[in-house]
Amino acid sequence: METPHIYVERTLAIIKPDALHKAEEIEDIIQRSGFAILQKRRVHLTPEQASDFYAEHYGKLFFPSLVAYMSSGPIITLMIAKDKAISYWRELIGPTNTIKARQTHPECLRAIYGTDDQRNALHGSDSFSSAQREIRFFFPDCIVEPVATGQAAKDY
Ligand code: RTP
Ligand code: MG
Repeated sequence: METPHIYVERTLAIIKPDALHKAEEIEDIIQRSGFAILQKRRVHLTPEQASDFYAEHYGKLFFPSLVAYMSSGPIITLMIAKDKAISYWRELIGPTNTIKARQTHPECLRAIYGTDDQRNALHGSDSFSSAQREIRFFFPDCIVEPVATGQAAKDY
């Protein structure tokens, strides 16, 4: 008899440069929230790599400062897994803007660890296709099965 495969949804989390000094604490929260950390890498992106990662925002007003921020220091990239990982991780990190997050979702991780309206401590893939692309970007040797268990990520 063939061994059955159990697929668990995976997503990409990034601890951004402004939160790197809190990485251990954040990884602890990730695990206590029920995620398994399957892969982890510490990298310092070049501006070219940061532009490539955030290519969907090319041309927007904030793009140059986003690239400068994401290449300003080391980051930690994590492939994490859990049922409905994509939407659950987005919910846990909260709204994009740290300042607004502190007003509306004070318990979310960006409200706690973020710095300002751009430096928001954490990244999370926003859809299954983004998760596939972003996991491949940092972990090219990992096979990402085309199975999603959750719904679309929450939009704030
Ligand atoms: P992320 O991709 O990093 O998880 O963030 P997100 O989906 O919540 O937000 P997104 O719209 O994808 O923006 C990517 C990152 O760009 C910076 N940003 N700055 N100043 C601004 O108006 C602005 N808007 C976005 C943030 O660092 C955001 O996480
Ligand atoms: Mg995004």
